Amino acid sequence: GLIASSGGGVIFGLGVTGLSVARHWYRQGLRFTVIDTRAAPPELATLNREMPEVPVFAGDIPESVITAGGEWIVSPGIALDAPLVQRAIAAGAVIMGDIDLFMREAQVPVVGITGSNAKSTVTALLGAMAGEAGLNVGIGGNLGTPALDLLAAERELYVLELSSFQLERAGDLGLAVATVLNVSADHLDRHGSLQHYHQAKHRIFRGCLKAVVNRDDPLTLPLVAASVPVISWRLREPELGAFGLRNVDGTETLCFGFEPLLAATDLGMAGRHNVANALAAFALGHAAGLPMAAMVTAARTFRGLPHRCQVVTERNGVRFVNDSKGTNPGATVAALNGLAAGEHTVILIAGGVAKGADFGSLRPAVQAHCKALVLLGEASAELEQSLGDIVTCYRAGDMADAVAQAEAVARRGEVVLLSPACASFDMFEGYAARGDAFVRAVQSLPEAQS
Ligand code: UMA
Ligand code: ADP
Repeated sequence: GLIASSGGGVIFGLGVTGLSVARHWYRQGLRFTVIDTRAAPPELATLNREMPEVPVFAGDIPESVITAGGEWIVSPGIALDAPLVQRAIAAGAVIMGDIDLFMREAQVPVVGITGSNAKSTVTALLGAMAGEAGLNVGIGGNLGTPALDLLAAERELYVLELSSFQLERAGDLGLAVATVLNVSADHLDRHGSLQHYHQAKHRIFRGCLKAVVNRDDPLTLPLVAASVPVISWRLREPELGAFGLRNVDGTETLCFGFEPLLAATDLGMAGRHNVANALAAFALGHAAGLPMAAMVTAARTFRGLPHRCQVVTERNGVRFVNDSKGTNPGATVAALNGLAAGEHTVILIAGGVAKGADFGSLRPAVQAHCKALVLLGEASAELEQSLGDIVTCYRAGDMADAVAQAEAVARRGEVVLLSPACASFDMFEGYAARGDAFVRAVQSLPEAQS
């Protein structure tokens, strides 16, 4: 094959992405090497079992591999300015991501979805819409199954969630439909500035056939040729040929131009931000040619993903909500604005790894909605510094402690919300483990005296 004759490709990173790339090249009968800076990368055992003859270097990577050149597929968790990547480039390596390989192989339209928040929700809802329309749809990417593991001859459509890490190393993807849902600061520790982060996200539009834009967020507007059709949505009256909200006989209704689709209250997901997410999914589905009726059915029945503003239980009139996926300030602002029942009615559990975030952007929403903050993990001091003058802050040692302190402050009609505005890796394996810990802590609260 091509790669074998040029000295073999290199897969840098043996997590789920690296494994999916290895499987793909292995199926194609190509020769390649896998490297990882960790002594025991997570997918080592699986690789050795499925592809015993593939050479792997973990922890200790020989100079001859680093300087061999060729095609390098670098996993999203590895920064492109990592010294090892830079040395490979200097030696002539061509760097790309798993999504470039995926696009070479995909034979049917691919919808790509990025944004600071709501990627997973919109990806899953659009996938449900396509499924409702009877299509064999592959759904994954940054969410769930890595892109290359989705490839199958029977597919009729792919819906991919794409992260800024995947996009910063992608070339001209040529997606059938591409969108940036929204842009607010995240991952600044990796991208350096909001400008670089914005640039990474906008690479999604390179070579796209159609673009979907959020008219309420100018940072989502693409620089594409005038010949590329742009389908838009916004959380107010739509333009013609676009999606938005209208008052139809006194009922707030999602519409396509003047055509009513369904009432906002008939959506399966709760919260204002999810009305926006549904409109985005409609615009994407319409651009991809899905029938409106199937999309309406899916929008009614799709209940949202776990760990995103999920109501865990109600105890003594207090609602406990798990928004562990709220991993940046923008997400937490959306959760506070989307859920609050009135002024100062939310006890917010926040904190974790800040990723270079500026917590000042939380101030208006915290001031409007929060009664107290319970702080957890590395970013506690920084959060208290940014918000301590406008709201009472408590410190917690672990999740059980945080939930107990929050419950002690909460009164009937109020909400205890886990929406950390931070990544979880200082205390948990990921956002899901953090959300599960919250649910367990809520469930093991002692029975209250009524
Ligand atoms: N790592 C090393 N040395 C290596 C390779 C990796 O130290 O040689 C470290 C990285 O710094 C990172 C971790 O290992 O901390 C995992 O990196 P990876 O690239 O091997 O990760 P994968 O297992 O391949 O998972 C990646 C995405 N992970 C990241 O972007 C960090 C997964 O998104 C994604 O689901 C998967 O590919 C399939 O596409 C996770 C994520 O947190 C869920 N994404 C971020 C987000 O959503 O905010 C972008
Ligand atoms: P992503 O995959 O981009 O992280 P998710 O769909 O998993 O997105 O949602 C992550 C968090 O973002 C949710 O838990 C919620 O707090 C917040 N969120 C959801 N929809 C929106 C939106 N339209 N705008 C801003 N934040 C949102």
